[in-house]
Amino acid sequence: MLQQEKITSTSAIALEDKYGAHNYHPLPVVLSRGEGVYVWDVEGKKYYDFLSAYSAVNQGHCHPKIVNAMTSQAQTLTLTSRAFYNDQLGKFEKYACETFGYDKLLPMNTGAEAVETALKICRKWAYEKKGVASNKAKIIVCENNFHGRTTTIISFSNDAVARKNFGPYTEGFLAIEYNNLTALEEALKSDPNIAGFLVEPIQGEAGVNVPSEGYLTKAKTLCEKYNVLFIADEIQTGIARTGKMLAVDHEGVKPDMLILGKALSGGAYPVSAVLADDEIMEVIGPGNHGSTFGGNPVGAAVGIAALEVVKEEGLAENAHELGELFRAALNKFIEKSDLVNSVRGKGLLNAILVNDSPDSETAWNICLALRDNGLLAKPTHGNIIRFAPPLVMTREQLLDCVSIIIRTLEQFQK
Ligand code: IF1
Repeated sequence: MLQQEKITSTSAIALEDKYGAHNYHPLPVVLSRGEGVYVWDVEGKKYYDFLSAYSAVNQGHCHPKIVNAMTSQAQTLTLTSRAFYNDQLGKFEKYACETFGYDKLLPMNTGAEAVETALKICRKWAYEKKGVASNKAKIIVCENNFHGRTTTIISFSNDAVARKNFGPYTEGFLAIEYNNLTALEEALKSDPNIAGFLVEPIQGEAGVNVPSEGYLTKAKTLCEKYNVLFIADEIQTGIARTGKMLAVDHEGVKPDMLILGKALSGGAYPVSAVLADDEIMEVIGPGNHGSTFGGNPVGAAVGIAALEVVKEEGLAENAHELGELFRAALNKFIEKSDLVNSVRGKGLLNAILVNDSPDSETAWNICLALRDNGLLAKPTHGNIIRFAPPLVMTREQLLDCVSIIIRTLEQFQK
């Protein structure tokens, strides 16, 4: 047995520094336990989690119903591969299709895999249904998008850090300005080979960019006009995060393809999916696509439990109410602050814009101070701090967090 030395924050960080690839720059805190809206570090200090693993832990850390579903299935049957059927997948597919209103679901594991899946389906649909010439399909994406980190996905990213020195890049994408319908229509008109429009209903990583009211509705209408698939990446905005089951529900828009991940499993296990109706999904036949773990029984059982929790506990309604409260409280502070320019978001996906250069350390230092004051958050690009607690938070807990955030921001007021 390995000598079980008592791990400390320092030793844990040193281990990762020595033996782990340096593909992240984490906030210096080492977590060892999570429950609901709380996490604890290895020294036993308790924090509010205001990041929720980037909206994967919407149902709260280690939700008993989800953990029980996972452990029970894990003690029964973990993986069969898709060479055979299993008794959990069909139930998950049915439940998710009925929840989101689609004919079929293609199960994968990570968000990026689900995005890649949607891109492949879109291209195959273009060739076999729309009649686009072979290998000529184009997909419109938005500038400042974030859809994952595979080679194809970073091929259409304009984030130099995510993209530089990973070429040659996958072709067949064109980028337009987000929240710009004129740009979208011009792109749709520009090329008969356009197959799809991939869009985040709110751009998360770009800094919680909320588009104008009606953008999604008009974008979907334009896609219909030009026979192009409207593909919504709801991996971060979905599963009740923005105060509705899906962010597109704020406008009543039904995407041709819906991409889910993260909180589809409540953060307990990698589960992602693409949902579409038959006339799109039927372009996929045996051998076209899949993965070893895609549709495994543990992920399926976890996915059912995670969606049931969202409904049983009214998490979308709670996210809506607490989000209103959060932004109202922050706006009151902002009125008399020269440190923070604005707060923006929907439901419990919010961010503040710090009044300093994106290259400054201010947002980072504020997050370090928030950590010291018992709340964990992390800057997205430069001077933007994302605030996204688990959706199971109570009003009292949220007000406690607001006072921690304001007290911390006041430490940085000039
Ligand atoms: C990391 C960012 C957020 C996503 C959307 C697809 C994916 C993501 C809208 C891919 C994943 C995660 C990735 C995670 C940090 C986080 C993130 F900072 F990277 F950009 F949330 F904004 N579409 N987002 O947000 O899903 O393959 O990761 O399961 O550390 O890379 P994935």
